Amino acid sequence: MTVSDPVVEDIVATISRSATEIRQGLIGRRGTVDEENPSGETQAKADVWADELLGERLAGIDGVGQYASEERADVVDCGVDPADGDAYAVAVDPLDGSSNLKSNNTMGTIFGVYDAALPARGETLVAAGFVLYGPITTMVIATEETVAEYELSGGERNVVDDDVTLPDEPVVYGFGGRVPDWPADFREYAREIEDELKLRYGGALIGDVNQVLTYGGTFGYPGLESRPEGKLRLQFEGNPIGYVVERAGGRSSNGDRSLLAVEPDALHDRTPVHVGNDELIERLEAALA
Ligand code: FDP
Repeated sequence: MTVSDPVVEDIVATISRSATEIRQGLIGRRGTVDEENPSGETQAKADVWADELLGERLAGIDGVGQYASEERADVVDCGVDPADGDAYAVAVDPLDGSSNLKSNNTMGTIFGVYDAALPARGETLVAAGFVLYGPITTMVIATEETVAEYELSGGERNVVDDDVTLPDEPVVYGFGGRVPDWPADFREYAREIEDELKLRYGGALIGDVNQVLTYGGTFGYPGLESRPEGKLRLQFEGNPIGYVVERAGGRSSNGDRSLLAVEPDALHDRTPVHVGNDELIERLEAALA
């Protein structure tokens, strides 16, 4: 199953082909480098390597006007300005959840294809998705037409579900941050959810969001007392994940409105992130109002 827009298909095919290589390339790259990413976090060798690999390939696609990554300070201009309407901007988190490298747990690669120059609102996304490096490598691709899940193997992308939809009955939840650092209103809401759903928190956004897509429920990384803007990045994480979950029939929120409606100030802006079943996000927004 291919995506109807040829440039978007080229982008997702490039990411899906690179994913098997990225997975293999993690071996021997679990250590850190002496650098920090633009958000001040320690970079793993694998973060830097995956960013270089994806950057080179995605920036080389005809119809990609900008490449941006969580691992680089600035947008890479690829010749055509997405603001002119003839090219897309691709934003990537090359290795999401890379602190899980040390403990050998789930990680992902996240991407968003924006029909606007970066930083941009999520409403300008035309496609978004992620690769999940779990026991098997899977990829979820959301477009205006559909949300589909694929298994990736040896450069091949085979569809396993051509209509990924959030189950109606929520089952799982996962909330990031330390409980004493949660604002009182979020803590109260979380206490209710803990009584209703099962905890699933693995420390990598992609793994945790895929639990929600599979079983129904909610994932949240709230604004904290010590960091009201939250931890996750709007362009590279919040928007693409919000787009996938909304296209799959759920909702996203920064605590106040859809993540896709948030106006960015800068490329590396952080935001509280909440995604999941409609009813849960509605309750969250009511609790934080
Ligand atoms: P990581 O720091 O390992 O890159 O992108 C940030 C992220 O992982 C998300 O994947 C994950 O959801 C979150 O941070 C985990 O944060 P905590 O360690 O605070 O739980």
